[in-house]
Amino acid sequence: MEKTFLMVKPDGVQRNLIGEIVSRFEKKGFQLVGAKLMQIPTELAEEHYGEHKERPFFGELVEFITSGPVFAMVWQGENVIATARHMMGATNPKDAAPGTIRGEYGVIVGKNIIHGSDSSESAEREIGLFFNGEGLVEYKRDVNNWI
Ligand code: ABT
Ligand code: MG
Repeated sequence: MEKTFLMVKPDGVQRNLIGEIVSRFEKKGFQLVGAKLMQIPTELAEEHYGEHKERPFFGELVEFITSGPVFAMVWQGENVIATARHMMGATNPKDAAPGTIRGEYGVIVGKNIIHGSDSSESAEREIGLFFNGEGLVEYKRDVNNWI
């Protein structure tokens, strides 16, 4: 079953949005298979955002993502990678459609509430980085028969 890595960023945690965000993915029908509240070490942040190393905002991005606890999660379900990105909305909250997470709660691109893997390669890489094969739980859920 397809898996993705989602993370409530420090701004989302400080604004008490963990429950709201978890609730949206639960109600959609996806299955939570791993979660932890953690403070990201600088080295992990730099590796996670490695693709942006040469961008002018890289320093600020690493500083922001390590500035407070994040809620890291792995979610499972059919097409969960693309669907979660739709549910999150555009990267810049000013362009994110109403009804999406960033469209409802975000204001600026540098504090856009949530991260989600953008491809199956990223999902595999990010789940490996943050969970390292540990802490994931596979369990049967009766509701799966109805989705
Ligand atoms: P992430 O889920 O954080 O990876 O965001 P997303 O994949 O939607 O967008 P990308 B392009 O990966 O942005 C990564 C983070 O960089 C911030 N950013 C991006 C800026 O601050 N300025 C910019 O001009 C751009 C393009 C937004 C993302 N994170 N935060 N917070
Ligand atoms: Mg990204």
